[in-house]
This record gives sequence, C-alpha cells and structure tokens, in this order.
Amino acid sequence: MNSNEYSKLSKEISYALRHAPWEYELELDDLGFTPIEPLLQSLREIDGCQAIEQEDIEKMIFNSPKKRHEIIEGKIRAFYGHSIPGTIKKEEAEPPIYLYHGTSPDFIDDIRKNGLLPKARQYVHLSEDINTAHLVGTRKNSSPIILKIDTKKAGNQGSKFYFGNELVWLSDSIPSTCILFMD
Ligand code: HQG
Repeated sequence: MNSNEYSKLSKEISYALRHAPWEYELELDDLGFTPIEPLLQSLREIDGCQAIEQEDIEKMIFNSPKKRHEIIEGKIRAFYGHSIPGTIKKEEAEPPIYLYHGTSPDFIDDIRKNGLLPKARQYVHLSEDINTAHLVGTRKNSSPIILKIDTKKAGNQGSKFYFGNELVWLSDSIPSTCILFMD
C-alpha cells in the first residue's frame, strides 16, 4: 500500500469506529473496541480493499503520524473522535497545567458565551501543545484561533479530563472562565 492508500484506509476505519459501526455490522464495547475480523470482512467488500489483512491495518497504524487507532488481542478501537450515541468510556487522568484548542474565529463569540462544547462528538478535543492545536484548527479555518485552557481551574469547576493519546485530551466541556483567548 502507498501512503495515499494508507490514508484512505485510516479514514474509512475512523468512520467505522467513530461514527457508523452499524454500517459495517460492528458493535463497539464500552471502551470502543470491536473484533477486527468482522471489520476486515466489511472492508473487503470495498473496491480496492478485497485483499486487506490485519497486517495492512497494523502497518497503517504504525505509519500514521497521528495515533488514532489501536489493536489489542484481536480487537480494534479508535482512541478519540466518536460521535455515535452513548459514551465511550475513557480513562480519567491528570492533564498538563495547560491544554490548547484550535478553532475557527467564527466560533469564538459562541465559545466566549457557552464555553467549549463537544458539538457533534462525545467529548471536547484538546491538544497537548500549541502546534497540534494549530493543525486541528486549520481543518476549520486557514487562520485559526488558539485557546489556552487552565485545566486546574476547569477541574475545580467540575470539568473532567480523559486521556486520548499522547497529543489529544478529552473533556466533557470547558467553562469559558477557564479559557484564555490568545491572539
Ligand atoms: C467548536 C481531528 C461554537 C470547536 C482533530 C470545533 C481533533 C464550538 C467544533 C479531533 C463551541 C467541533 C476533533 C461552541 C466548541 N460554539 N463552536 N460553544 N464549542 N466548538 O471536528 O476539536 O484528524 O468535532 O472549536 O485533529 O476540531 O480526525 O472537533 O471547531 O483531534 O484524527 O466545534 O478530530 O482528529 O469540531 O477535532 P470537531 P475538533 P483526526
């Protein structure tokens, strides 16, 4: 597989595991895991994927600059990004003092008023560093705004933080009083 094909495979698997497992006849457990064999069977029905094997998915995960998925004991899950009904259980953890969130200038007034909300996903997604937040924000706007989150203050106001991967943290919501609006 070339890098383009790996990227397509990653997107397809993210779609299946984050947004629409039923389209692939998959059921996720509480932690978001599903057996990999039925996923492979569904993927093999897609044009160009007839010969796909677990090894291809393992290589895709290994080669991806972003750690989005993991395979453990014959099961696979997405670390973050879910929009399916219900809530994938995440491990509550102590976050760094500051986390960041990159977003569009169009959303800032609303975020000032209502804080950060999960919107279509199960959790608000926060970045470990400014660079990552910038990359996330450019998905929405070419000149994103970076928000700095005071995690201690948010924790004191009831926000819980969960580990996504080395660069991504999750939370249920962040009150606007805990957000520093950087220029
Ligand atoms: C915004 C990608 C108005 C929020 C990325 C964001 C990430 C509000 C948008 C992961 C708001 C939701 C998730 C409020 C939040 N009013 N807008 N009160 N509160 N928003 O795509 O964080 O590459 O669901 O600022 O890298 O952009 O797919 O979330 O702009 O890690 O692996 O609502 O997805 O990962 O947008 O991105 P999204 P996100 P992958």
